Amino acid sequence: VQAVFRSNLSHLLDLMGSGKESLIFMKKRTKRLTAQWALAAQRLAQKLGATRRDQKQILVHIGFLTEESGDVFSPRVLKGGPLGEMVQWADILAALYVLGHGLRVTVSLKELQSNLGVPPGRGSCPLCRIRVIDTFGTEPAYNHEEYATLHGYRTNWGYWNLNPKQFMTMFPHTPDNSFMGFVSEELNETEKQLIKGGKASNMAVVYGKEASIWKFQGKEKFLGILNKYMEIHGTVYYESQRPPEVPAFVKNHGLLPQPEFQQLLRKAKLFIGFGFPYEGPAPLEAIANGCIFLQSRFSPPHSSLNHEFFRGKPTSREVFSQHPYAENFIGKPHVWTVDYNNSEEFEAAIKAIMRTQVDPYLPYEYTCEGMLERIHAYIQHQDFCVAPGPALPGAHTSQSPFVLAPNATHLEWAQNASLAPAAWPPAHSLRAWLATPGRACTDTCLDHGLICEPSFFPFLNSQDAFLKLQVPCDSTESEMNHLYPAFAQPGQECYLQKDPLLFSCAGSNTKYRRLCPCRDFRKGQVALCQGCL
Ligand code: U2F
Repeated sequence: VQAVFRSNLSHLLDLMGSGKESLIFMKKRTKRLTAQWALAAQRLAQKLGATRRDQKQILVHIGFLTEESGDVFSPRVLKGGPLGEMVQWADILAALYVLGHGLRVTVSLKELQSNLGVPPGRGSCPLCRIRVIDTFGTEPAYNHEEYATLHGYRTNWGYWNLNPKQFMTMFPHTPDNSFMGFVSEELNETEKQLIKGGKASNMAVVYGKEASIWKFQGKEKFLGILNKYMEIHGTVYYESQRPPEVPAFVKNHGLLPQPEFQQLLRKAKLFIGFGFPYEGPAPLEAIANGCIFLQSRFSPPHSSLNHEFFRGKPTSREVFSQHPYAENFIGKPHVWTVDYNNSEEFEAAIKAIMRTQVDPYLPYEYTCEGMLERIHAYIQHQDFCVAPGPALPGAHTSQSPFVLAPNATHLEWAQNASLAPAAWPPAHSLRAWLATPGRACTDTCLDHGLICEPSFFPFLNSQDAFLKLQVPCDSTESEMNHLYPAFAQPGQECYLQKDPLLFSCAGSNTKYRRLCPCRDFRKGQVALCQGCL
């Protein structure tokens, strides 16, 4: 059956159930964004033309909101607790529904079981058909149960032995996983002009709706400096009186309903972060509403090794600022990342920001059309129930699939190589690089303006690949190590990956030069390569 785009979301609202504060928040959001989703569907339909889209039957189990999981989120919705997760789940449901798929939604274990008939992983729902919404990501070393147990990567989460691409994240921070994302409210040209004209150049909004966020080190100093130049607004939840953490000179509006929060951002010039929460939706919304986002650089970076918030999360990713996506994918003039330990740098940034004109900006991947396009591509092309394509057409034959680039450490997949029909992303977008010692594949690819693509690892996991890269292997061994394939310089030894489940873009060790599979990406849609739709 072909999927047909939908523009009326009222049936989805019924599917979402009711009662919990979290569901109420999500439904209001979906309702408010209906027109935006419908317009995006129209545009995508036009772009895809006659492309075939199969209708899927999708069961969405909102695990974090179930009583069985403790549901710590719902009671805090109106009290300044996290909303990012609800934003994302609402948008995932909307996207799937607008794309025309058959949806069932469950918010309790009982409903889940009665829908499945059997426990997940069995019968009608083998594990390869599952997708996991995973805000901060799961790196392969933590996902592989045996490896995680043997090498100290066991955490509170992870070790599910899924294909790492089955985990879907909130930001495109971990290329080993799939980037799911969410959307931000969009403005048309007239609204953009109106907002630009109506900005109060001295109005700042602080990022943080819970009083505890206002307890950071050096608060008096920073707020003092900021207060010299700007009128400071907050949206901090309170019960009956002003929270003691929020100084008297701050104009606190209390926690605002989402549309009112957007209105506040439209007037403000600056949205300022004080280090927490990490990687939320609010900075994207602020930038989309024409604010400049000012945030602190983390030096040393925060990670599961040194910060309580990340401890126990199945990732070693180092976070170099409060919002790495804003820093790396958006940047100046919209995003300023400065060292908050340096008051002069902080003060200079505020002064410069007040003089800087910016247009409202929303990266394409966070628009409704961008999210629909990405999820459409995943649904149409990702299939984790087929064994990952191991040796590629020609990988061990004389018809080599590689072309040697002028630079000897870079390989290109021949455009005309005979390709496995199911290969996605298409193998011709592969660009292989040999990393410098101690460099991860995530960074190596970025260094070359590319993104690491773990599904291409099988193409590189052969003696032939080393040969083509002109790596002088004295010997070759095959072992389980998430850094392999790699070359160890002392000893000139080449190592191949024994277990495809361990292919990992993340990870580095100064002992190794890793063999990295990179690919190109579309501007504003990093999840998709140029020929990926
Ligand atoms: C992130 O969760 P948060 O909920 O703390 O993320 P925020 O960026 O603060 O904002 C989430 C939404 O809250 C809305 C705003 C955002 O879409 O429009 N909001 C509001 O409705 N009223 C207000 O007064 C202020 C904001 C992240 F998303 C989670 O994944 C993490 O778990 C969490 C911790 O790092 O941070």
